[in-house]
Amino acid sequence: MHILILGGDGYLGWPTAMYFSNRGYDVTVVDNYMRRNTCTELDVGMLYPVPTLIERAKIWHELTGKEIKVVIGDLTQPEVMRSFFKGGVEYSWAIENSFTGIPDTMIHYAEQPSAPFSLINYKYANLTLGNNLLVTNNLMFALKDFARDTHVIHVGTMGEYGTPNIDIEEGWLEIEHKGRKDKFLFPRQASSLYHTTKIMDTDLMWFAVRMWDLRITDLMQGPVYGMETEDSKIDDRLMTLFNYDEIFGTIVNRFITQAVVGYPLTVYGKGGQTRGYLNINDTLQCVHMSEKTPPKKGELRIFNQIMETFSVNQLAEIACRVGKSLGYDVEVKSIVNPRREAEEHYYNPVYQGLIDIGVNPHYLTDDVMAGMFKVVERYKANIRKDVIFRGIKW
Ligand code: USQ
Repeated sequence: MHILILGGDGYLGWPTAMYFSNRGYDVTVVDNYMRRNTCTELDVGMLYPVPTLIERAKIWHELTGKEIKVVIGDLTQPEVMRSFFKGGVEYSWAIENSFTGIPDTMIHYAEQPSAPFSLINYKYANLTLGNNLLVTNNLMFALKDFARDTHVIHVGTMGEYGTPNIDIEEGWLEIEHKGRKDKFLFPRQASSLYHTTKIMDTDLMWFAVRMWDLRITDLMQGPVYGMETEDSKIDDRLMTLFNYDEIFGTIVNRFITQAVVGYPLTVYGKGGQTRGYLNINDTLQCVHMSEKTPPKKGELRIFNQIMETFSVNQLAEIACRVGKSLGYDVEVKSIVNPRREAEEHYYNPVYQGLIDIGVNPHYLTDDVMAGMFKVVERYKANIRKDVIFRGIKW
């Protein structure tokens, strides 16, 4: 089985590449280093240095004997995308420089993933819109022209739904109106431009599925935490990139880093903002189970990819408790929310579909969090307090 990972250098992309490679799949990764380059441009700092994608593929090969083919290329360029289907791929690193043929499954992570980034100013808003929508549209046209059977797994976001005052279903909602019924995409209302591009992705994919009978899984993922996976444990140089800054760091990773370095935990506003969370290892499981059970042709299958829900206050409480038990002096501080979002709201999403296809959830227990504290502690000297909060306003 041949898997192509778009965005293979990112927080989720690289662990996904190792995961599938370790399980016998032929894996090719593509990335344009957008995440790394913007991290450098915005001077966000990272917990530890991460070898380049090519270096990581070489390390992986040395340690396991397995090959992850690497392409450094920009998927907003249609010809780069199309080369994976019609040949002419320019590998940046591969043991054998031969075309592996049309991928059976494509995992689409090649997107700018940060909400604050998309609202820094018009330039970063355009970058987010341009990158995310062009990559998705290039993918849809390549599938239409060359590979209508290839299964695409796209990572969307729970943020597409926002925080409505009704239960959130898995992607679809049956509506009865004036005595008639029909099924529609669940109403979406994002609270950042980044999240808006994910809504637009879903719309592009739904259009392509209806027109060209494609098979697509859209995973509505919540904020992810963690850095170690089974496959990275063999060598620290294989650990995924880890951000704790305001722009690219997700909240659990941020709170642990803040606790370790003695920076008061930054609870935005009232702290009642509730989201669905998952461990990075569960992202891998969800993608794997989706790959093993592809939807039928002409189906846009949507799963809510979360394992449990927490409010910001609850996360601060857990980080505080675990930090204190490990001897850190942890403080929690409520600060004026730089974002426009509901700080107290109803939140009741359904998340059963992935469990039904075989995913085994891992939860954010005190032990799991303590494990993360221990990894962050090893790199404490690298933590920069100046990047933790800059106050990017909506
Ligand atoms: N928050 C704080 N303090 C902080 C950081 C965040 O109170 O220091 C709050 C935010 O205001 C928000 C919540 O915590 O209410 C989650 O924030 P986040 O930065 O962890 O996550 P978010 O910006 O929503 O984006 C992340 C990923 C994105 C993914 C999304 C899933 O960066 O790629 O799509 O989580 S979801 O949140 O379900 O939309």
